[in-house]
Amino acid sequence: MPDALAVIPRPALLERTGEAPFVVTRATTVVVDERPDLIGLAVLVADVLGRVGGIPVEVRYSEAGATDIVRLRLVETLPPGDEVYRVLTRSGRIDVEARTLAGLVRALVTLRQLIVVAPSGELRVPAVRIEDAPRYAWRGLSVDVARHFVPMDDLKVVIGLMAHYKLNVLHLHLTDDQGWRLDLPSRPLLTRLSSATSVGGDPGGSYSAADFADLVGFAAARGMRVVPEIDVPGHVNAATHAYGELNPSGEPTDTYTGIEVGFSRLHADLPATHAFLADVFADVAAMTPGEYVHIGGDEVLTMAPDEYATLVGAASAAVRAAGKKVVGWQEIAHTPLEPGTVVQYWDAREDPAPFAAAARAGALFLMSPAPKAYLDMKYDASTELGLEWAGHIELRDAYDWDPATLIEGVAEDSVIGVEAAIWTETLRDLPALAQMLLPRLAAIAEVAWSAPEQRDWEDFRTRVAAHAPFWDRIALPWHASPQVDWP
Ligand code: TNX
Repeated sequence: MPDALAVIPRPALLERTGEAPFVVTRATTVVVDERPDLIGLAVLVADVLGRVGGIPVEVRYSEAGATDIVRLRLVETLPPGDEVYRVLTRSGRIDVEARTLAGLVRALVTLRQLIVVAPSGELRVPAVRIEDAPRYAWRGLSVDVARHFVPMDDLKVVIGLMAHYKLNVLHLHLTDDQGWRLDLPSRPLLTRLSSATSVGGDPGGSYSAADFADLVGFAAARGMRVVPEIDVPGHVNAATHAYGELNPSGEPTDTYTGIEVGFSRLHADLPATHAFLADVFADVAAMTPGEYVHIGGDEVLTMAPDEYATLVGAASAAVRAAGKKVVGWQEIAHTPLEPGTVVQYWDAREDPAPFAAAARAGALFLMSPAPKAYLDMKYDASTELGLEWAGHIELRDAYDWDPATLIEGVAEDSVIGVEAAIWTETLRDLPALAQMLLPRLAAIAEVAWSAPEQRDWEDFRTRVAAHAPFWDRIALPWHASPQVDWP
């Protein structure tokens, strides 16, 4: 029986050539041109290949004298697109081509997923030809590090998982009522006074500027951008606890460790509010090499529409003044938006008409429909962790939907991409996150990457089964969905 080609997300073209497989041996050498960024990637490739087999894999800058070669090359002869890549594997040689480093990273994870451990223990890569490119440019995961803090090392494991499924945007929900997780030079009290808490009295934490830079670099090495979210004008109790001047009374609010939403707010008529927004977004933008900063904007249940619009406008202006583009949760579509603003759709219960109008006015849509993409929802009634306000999400629910036809009146060319979200009210540690992400993250990744004609549930459920050994290998728990015949 031939080895299964269990690549997720499914590539645009993947075919066997009928030749003999590539075998990873002690002679295997990764060859790249001598450029700092390529060397870094080559080391990553060598590390990944070597770790699977427990053998050292070398990196060289020349093919001379090498035999089992993995050749990584940047070329300009591919179809356009940063993440386009091509792979050809056969006995003795693997050729990987892309236009950019990000493209080479996508090829690397495809290679990793193709490795089969033979009964003899030998590591084989079947002989195949692959030509691949993503459907959407924005394929993300939003991680709520505010309700429960996610320490650096755990977040890096999550980034690794995301990269394994070709996701390219890490969206960090850095602030909420329960905690402020990013140290900002202009407002030191935010983390000093408001980072020790998490939901339910669990320990908190925060990222220093150096931590954040480390995360940005770790993500960048995997072809991934970081989009930081500072949630305003609601979900702000951590801020109003640290800075009493943000409240009409001038007094700080109490810390909050419950899981209600919608009660906290900024005030448009306080001068301190505007100074706060300007400072905070300037700091965050300065720490962010990526194009986008997320202003939140969700679930402000205690504010008149005009005050909400004023505050969304002020936050957006601060982001733009710092040279970044604005992302916000779907509620911001009820305010005037600059063309190019990204609206993150989540609440499928809302009337679609205002979204269609926003799209016509030039807004772009990032699709995170809660009943499909909120990976903090329970799988079924027996799931221990998670919430269920948007329903239960089994693997097939996360897989079977099309971003292009999701919102009536929002056309395909207004859709910038797809993002899963994981809120952490009930998720206290890495195993809890993994249990909710796996296997559903793989399903969302395929929704975001693979063309509609490549997608097929029966085919996906077969491929995803082959990923369980990988999750076991990295010692992460996962949900054994009854919809899949696991090995
Ligand atoms: C809704 S989605 C929220 C979050 C909660 C989440 C729980 C969104 C923009 N807001 O504040 O954590 O539901 O599933």
